[in-house]
Amino acid sequence: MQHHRSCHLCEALCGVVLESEGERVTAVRGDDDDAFSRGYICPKATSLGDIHHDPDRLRKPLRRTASGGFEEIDWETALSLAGSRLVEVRQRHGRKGVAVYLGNPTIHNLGATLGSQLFGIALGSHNRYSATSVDQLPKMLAAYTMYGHQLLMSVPDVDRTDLFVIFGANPLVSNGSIMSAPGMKRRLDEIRQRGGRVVVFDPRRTETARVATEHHFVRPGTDALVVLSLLHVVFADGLVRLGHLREHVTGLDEVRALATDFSPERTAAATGVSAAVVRELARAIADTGRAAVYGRVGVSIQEFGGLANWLIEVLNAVTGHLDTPGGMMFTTPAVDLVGLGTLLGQQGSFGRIKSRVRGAPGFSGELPVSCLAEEIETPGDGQVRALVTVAGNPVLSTPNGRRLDRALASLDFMVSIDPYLNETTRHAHLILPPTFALEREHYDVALHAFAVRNTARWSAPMFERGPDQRHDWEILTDLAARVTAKGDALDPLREAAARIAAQVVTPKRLLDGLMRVGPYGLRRSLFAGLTMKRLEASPHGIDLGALERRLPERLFTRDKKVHLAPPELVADVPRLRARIADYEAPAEGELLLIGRRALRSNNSWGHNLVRMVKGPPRCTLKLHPRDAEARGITAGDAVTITSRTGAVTAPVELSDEVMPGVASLPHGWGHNREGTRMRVASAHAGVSLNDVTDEQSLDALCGTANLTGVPVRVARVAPVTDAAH
Ligand SMILES: Nc1nc2c(c(=O)[nH]1)N[C@H]1C(S)=C(S)[C@@H](COP(=O)(O)OP(=O)(O)OC[C@H]3O[C@@H](n4cnc5c(=O)[nH]c(N)nc54)[C@H](O)[C@@H]3O)O[C@H]1N2
Ligand SMILES: Nc1nc2c(c(=O)[nH]1)N[C@H]1C(S)=C(S)[C@@H](COP(=O)(O)OP(=O)(O)OC[C@H]3O[C@@H](n4cnc5c(=O)[nH]c(N)nc54)[C@H](O)[C@@H]3O)O[C@H]1N2
Ligand code: SF4
Ligand SMILES: [Mo]
Repeated sequence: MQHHRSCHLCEALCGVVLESEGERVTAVRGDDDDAFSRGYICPKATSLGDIHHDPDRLRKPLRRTASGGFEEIDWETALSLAGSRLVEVRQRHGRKGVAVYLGNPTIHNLGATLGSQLFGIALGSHNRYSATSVDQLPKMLAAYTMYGHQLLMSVPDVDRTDLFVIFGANPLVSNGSIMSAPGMKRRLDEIRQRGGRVVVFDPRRTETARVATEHHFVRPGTDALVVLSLLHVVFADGLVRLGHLREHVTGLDEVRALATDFSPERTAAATGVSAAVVRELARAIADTGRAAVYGRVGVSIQEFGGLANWLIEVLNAVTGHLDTPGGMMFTTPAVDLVGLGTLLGQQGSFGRIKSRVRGAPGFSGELPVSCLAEEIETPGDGQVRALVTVAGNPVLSTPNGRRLDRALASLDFMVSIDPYLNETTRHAHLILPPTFALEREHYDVALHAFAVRNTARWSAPMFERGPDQRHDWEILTDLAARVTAKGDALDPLREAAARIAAQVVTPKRLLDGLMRVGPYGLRRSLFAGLTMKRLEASPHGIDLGALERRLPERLFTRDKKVHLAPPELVADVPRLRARIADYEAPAEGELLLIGRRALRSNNSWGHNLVRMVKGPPRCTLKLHPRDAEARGITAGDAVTITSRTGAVTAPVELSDEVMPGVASLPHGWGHNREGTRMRVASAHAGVSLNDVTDEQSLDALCGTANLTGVPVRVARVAPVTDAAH
């Protein structure tokens, strides 16, 4: 049998063709006819079949036994236990007593996206956490404060740009983020072929940097200074060009005043980027008709992620590259995620909530996940006593994982909706495993909204699910009904909503409705409008065209203007200025630790598949030869990496691809914890980068974890022992 679908494993939205015999996937290849990906896939696509077959993937609910093991139980028993235990903890400890953590795969899963929203409302918890605060939060903050909606995030129009400036992203390996664009190598090659430039700022000469026209090392955490200096030159040299946004911005003079202090000569020693490079690039950005400045994870999970993400938007705006072809643009997706977000009350908020123990800033009703461990450990009113995790593995993915590991073990009750018994879910009293992607329908409601072309693609289930299996949305809506708060005036309403949600409003029907009222729906054409039926009849997806101008109409700010100088962000600049001296004089003997993604990885959960882990160990520390020599370290040595929070041991690779003074270790490893059921991953354990990252180190403005440029000491293990592999 042949089956067409869209791969959901990363943001690239590749069309794949899967062959099957009976229940087995026998081949996976790129769909040459896919409207968007035209045959491109990455090595991860094969894991669609591997995960489906993985004998370690859970198919029935597991309950922790008195002896600490797990036993299979039936769904009714499991759901009823989950519901009653959550209600019990909430009754005893109040709404704050139950916390929720949503992980990354939620975004790639329509049912989980919708179901977790409903469950969150039903639970009424004030303790909400997600992978957002170890990822794109600063970009959402920029969108919220500048454009009035946290989901109105700009996307680089890569296929039409002539100058693509990349800060802290490695799309050749990650396949792009908040930039869904299958086949990045071809797209970057095409920029060069049309005489354009690709400029990469990264503390490591990455795979992307190697195919770019230029690469510049930048000291981790200092991008905001580089961008301020670019702005300085744009203002000082009279290069401001607002184009069609001229009448639609506020705050231009404030930004101009801010940049005055940050000449490229002033910031060079701190950032490691020379003034000449900044001056030339600022002029090139201003003089190139079609240019896009883009930043991703490297400029988000850092001390000044809020500032960096904001300033990048400002730089695009003042050089005429915001909302213009070839620049940073806004999408027109078939299902309007931004509109849907408004409907669900998700337009955003900032400065409204603070964490109980540390007073760290929340964002859009969510607290920084860096605070979760202390919120569990610290007694008092509002202490977290129960936790629900949905598609997340925070023990490996969030800073100071060891502390969180210990904290999870102390909870009164924990339930995880997850297909694996892994480093996080091993602490759960109950694991509720959902169907895997091939057993369910799929539409990337979030990622189509961040794609470099407007496209739509529906995937039908490839296999019937087993009689005992439940979809994420079914588990979540069922739990929502069970925990619906009792005893207030809204009771009947909530219960009705939960029942309707579970029985009538399937994700597919909801999508159909949203598509019909969307921009390509019946409004555009009564007869040819986009509907689920049309989408189902288009197995290779539908191309809806290049990105189009959306401003000022699309803005959600009350005055319908782009706010170039949001007061909260402006107020954070002095904190950056005060750090310049520290960056200029790094502590003796210290190295700055950064992460590294690999083509055959998927955050923490791609390592249980032989095809993904075979070959030489990948969880290695990359070190500049100069830094190795200074420490008496040679290639292949095992070294101990020590930070404020702990130490891990890994083998060393020497490479001048890392900036002197910087070391790089990938995240998502460390599968040697007791009591997991991931046999392949355990045999290729590696160590967890997040055992040495620091939960106390945040972007103080917005609470995003500072996971890059972690100060560490690196020393040879003597005598050389077998490292974690
Ligand atoms: N040091 C450092 N840390 C990082 C990063 C970094 O660059 N450096 N990157 C950060 C980023 S960008 C992210 S997004 C986070 C990710 O953080 P998390 O989302 O917490 O971690 P993942 O490793 O993606 O774990 C995903 C979990 O979802 C489960 N899962 C997979 N598919 C499904 C599904 O369909 N339904 C359900 N219910 N569960 C499913 C998997 O089994 C796994 O347990 O990590 C962050 N952590
Ligand atoms: N194969 C694979 N693909 C993935 C994932 C995966 O785990 N594996 N994860 C997915 C997820 S959840 C996400 S969010 C995306 C992320 O997509 P990207 O952001 O493209 O991914 P990264 O490879 O983490 O790129 C971040 C880059 O920032 C650099 N960097 C670190 N610190 C700094 C800094 O201070 N300044 C600058 N300028 N650069 C810095 C790092 O060296 C790295 O090259 O990838 C997705 N795709
Ligand atoms: S690039 Fe992403 S979407 Fe495309 S095949 Fe690889 S994992 Fe799947
Ligand atoms: Mo992410």
